[in-house]
Amino acid sequence: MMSALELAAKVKASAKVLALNQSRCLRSSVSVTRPHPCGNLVHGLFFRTAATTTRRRDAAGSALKALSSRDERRGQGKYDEYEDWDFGGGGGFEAEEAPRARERRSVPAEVRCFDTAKICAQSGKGGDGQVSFRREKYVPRGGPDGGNGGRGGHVWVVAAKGLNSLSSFRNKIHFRAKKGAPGQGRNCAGAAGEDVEIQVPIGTIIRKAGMGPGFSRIEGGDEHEGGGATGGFGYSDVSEVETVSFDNSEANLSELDQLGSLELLREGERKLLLHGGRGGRGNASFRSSTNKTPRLSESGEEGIEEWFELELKLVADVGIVGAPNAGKSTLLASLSNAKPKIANYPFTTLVPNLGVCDKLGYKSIVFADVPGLLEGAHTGVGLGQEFLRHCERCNVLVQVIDGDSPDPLGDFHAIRTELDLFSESLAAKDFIVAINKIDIPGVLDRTRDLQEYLTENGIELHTISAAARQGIDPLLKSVDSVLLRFTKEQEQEFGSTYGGFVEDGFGPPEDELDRASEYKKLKREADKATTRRDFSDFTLHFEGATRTWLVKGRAFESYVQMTDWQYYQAWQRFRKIIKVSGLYNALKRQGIKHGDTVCIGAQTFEWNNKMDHDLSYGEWKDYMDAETKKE
Ligand SMILES: Nc1nc2c(ncn2[C@@H]2O[C@H](COP(=O)(O)OP(=O)(O)OP(=O)(O)O)[C@@H](O)[C@H]2O)c(=O)[nH]1
Ligand SMILES: [Mg+2]
Repeated sequence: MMSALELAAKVKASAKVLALNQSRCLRSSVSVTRPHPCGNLVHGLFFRTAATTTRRRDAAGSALKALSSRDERRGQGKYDEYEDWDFGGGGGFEAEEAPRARERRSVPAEVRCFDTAKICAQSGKGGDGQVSFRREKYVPRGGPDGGNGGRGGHVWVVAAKGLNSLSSFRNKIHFRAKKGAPGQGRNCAGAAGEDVEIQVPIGTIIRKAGMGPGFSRIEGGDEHEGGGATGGFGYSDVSEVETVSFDNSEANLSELDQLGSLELLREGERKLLLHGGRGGRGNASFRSSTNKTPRLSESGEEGIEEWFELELKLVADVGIVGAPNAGKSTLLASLSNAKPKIANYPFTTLVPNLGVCDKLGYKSIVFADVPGLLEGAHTGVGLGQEFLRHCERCNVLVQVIDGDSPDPLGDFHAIRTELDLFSESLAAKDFIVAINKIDIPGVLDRTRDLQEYLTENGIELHTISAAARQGIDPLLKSVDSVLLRFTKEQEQEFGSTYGGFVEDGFGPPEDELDRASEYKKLKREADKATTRRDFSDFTLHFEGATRTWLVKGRAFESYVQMTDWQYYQAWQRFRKIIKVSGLYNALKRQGIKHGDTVCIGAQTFEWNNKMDHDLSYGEWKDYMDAETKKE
């Protein structure tokens, strides 16, 4: 059998899909060791679990490694803590990442954790369904009354006001929603598990770990691969042989799966991160005209555990940039209600500060004071350019120049160069220059060459003293008019509510009522999505060497996990679903033989031609007893 490491080395040869495949291999190797949910019993009649013989275990193992099941689509980042493992075989992934990680470690934790975080979220498992029959005096044959289990708790992310950093995730990184309660007799359904809410600052972007910025879903890719960024597995010996009704429709995909990331831009905005597991159905739900006494129930669906990367890009209207000690924080304090730390040494501000300015009366403007930039910041000098990304969402920049600096013109050019090097969009933003500290005698004279240069080039200029609050109002008015111009331009280009923002900078006014009904709607949608199933949506893969068939499809995988195999009727139902969904015919068409292995999710079965013959309860029971003895 190919070991996990050999497998990984093989994958690494494909540099393009390196990062994804690496975690996929690790995930696969783990999924094989997962405990067998139903022991080695039950399907033995037409399907028998393959784990009883070494050959079969190996076959199932290698196929699972190649194409691991449910964890693969759900746990993209689950094993990313192993990202430092070196499997050899070249590839630039570690080579690029390692020095960066080392660099980050030398930066103070406050700075490192300000705008990036990694968290692990887990949705709740659904409650188990119950098998129960009504037993009451004078009510003969009371019928089935086993209730359904409650759904597991969902995981939500909510943009909370008052938070402006991700540093709270230094202390708490695990978020787990509660399990659904099991169903009870007398048709009592179990309670739904409690949801969990992760509070994040406005402007946070959430991605599945390992996806990296810019990840997006490739049309026609395999949705089970966490968005289909690869479109192939990179294995030569496992081939996809048949796809049945696999339409890649986006209807069943969450926003995160569709877009690759979630973005929270408005206060109170809420988005679903993970669905809770479905509650298992009790036997009352299986009652039908042909089966009045169903003796089967479902186990609750497992919750999803996944790692996510959080990135914060502050949402502000105006970014204040400049060299260290230029007076940026002092300007923020004089413009807004913020109280940033101000001191006469460079890099007083280590992380960006936000401030809301209400001075205009008719609207408020949000300012962001970004840590100082030095010449060569793009090469990591000073605090580097990391924090400039917070200006990407700003509409206007105010560039503060220290009038008392030995070379104000040089400072101006140095900052412009850093902005240019950071991104084109930042360099193209409207900006106003504010020459600060004019209260110091001689500053106006010493900055004459800079003033001339700016005037010649038509750049808007203000001379201010942030400490003495001199020239602040004219500066604010200019900022307002540039913002207004910007909004008008955007309105012409994109319509009235560009990017969700309107004139007040905070988006459309929303009262509590709207928010509550929006939340209810989202919750209803989330609950509905957890009950959707389409068995005719699966893909078949075949590994010739071990004669192993791998069935991939959400409905099948969760069905196999939720089935309580101790019931004869559960086995009968499975048999029916295989036929109705088209899986039986697809396997036959592809030439499945007696004794072949079939993997669905974490389960392995042995194909037995007896499946054409419907077994009685007695035969099934005898077989079960024999299997139990073997164990
Ligand atoms: N005389 C005078 N001093 C000022 C003025 N504005 C700021 N300062 C002083 O300049 C020093 C630096 O001010 P900060 O506001 O901390 O400067 P900064 O640009 O935020 O600096 P970093 O956060 O380190 O990048 C402080 O000692 C302020 O008191 C001003 O208008 N006049
Ligand atoms: Mg500062």
